[in-house]
Amino acid sequence: MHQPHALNVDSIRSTLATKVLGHRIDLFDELSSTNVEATSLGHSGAEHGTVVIAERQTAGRGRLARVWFSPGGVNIYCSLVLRSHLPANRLAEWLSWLPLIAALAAAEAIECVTSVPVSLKWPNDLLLSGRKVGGVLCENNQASPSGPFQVIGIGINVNMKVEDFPAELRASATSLWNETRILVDRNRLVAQLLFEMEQCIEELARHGPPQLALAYQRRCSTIGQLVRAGLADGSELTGYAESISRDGSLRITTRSGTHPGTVIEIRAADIVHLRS
Ligand code: BT5
Repeated sequence: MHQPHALNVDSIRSTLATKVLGHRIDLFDELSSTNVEATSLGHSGAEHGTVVIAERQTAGRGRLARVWFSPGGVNIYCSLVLRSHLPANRLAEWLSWLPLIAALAAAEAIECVTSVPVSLKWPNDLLLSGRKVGGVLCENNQASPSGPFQVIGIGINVNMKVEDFPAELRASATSLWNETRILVDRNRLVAQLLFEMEQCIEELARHGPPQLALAYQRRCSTIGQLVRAGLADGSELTGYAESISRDGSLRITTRSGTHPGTVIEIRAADIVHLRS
């Protein structure tokens, strides 16, 4: 029988081991987008660590106004409100690493709960067997009257069947159920996700990115690959992904363009892993 348990705040709390994240958890049957709700809460002063979860989203968002397919009762759609008290000179580092460490934390949570190995496609796609099992959308609200805050949105395909994806996603997307045939307890996975997020956020705030960068790079299947990068200005380049820079950029040795062999660092792009 394929009947996942419903999400439930008491069940999440029964295994929640965080200090701050999740002190407030707002759970909804349906939202347009948990990021929209978390942003609205942030503007009205919600504290650091507030969590918004929905059973389904009617307008789930990806990056660059793309759509996140969000059917009800089977997956995780979760957003966190974060307020950092870092000095201004560390803000850029904080903002550039948040999406990467959110993906890292989600991968570690999935692996802890299911024992399946999750890899990361730079910057923040979660991959299982080379297909996308989750994604992260970070939004910065620097100029809010309630004070600056960030929203981290995480979507994980948990118990949905692959045939329930729209046709255009069936070849590129997967779910934990699809890979393991085990129904995952989403309440337990949410609790683990919040725990891993808190660990990563504390590490970033206290010690900066070095250790997290190592952990991220170990998990990142983009490194060492021939990739095609679609850049914000609509241009594309092909090259070998070498490493992650100190600021979280992807360092690529180009193979295409006017100067092949040049090392460049890209801060934002859509990456496709090509076979070399
Ligand atoms: C992402 O964007 O991967 C970020 C996804 C973040 C979703 C969470 S859910 C909770 C929170 N609330 C929100 O409204 N959003 C966040 P991007 O890298 O732009 O990838 C989007 C692309 O992934 C789409 O254009 C599709 O090709 C594909 N896609 C859409 N839904 C998918 C799904 N459920 N599983 C796998 N791939 C999907």
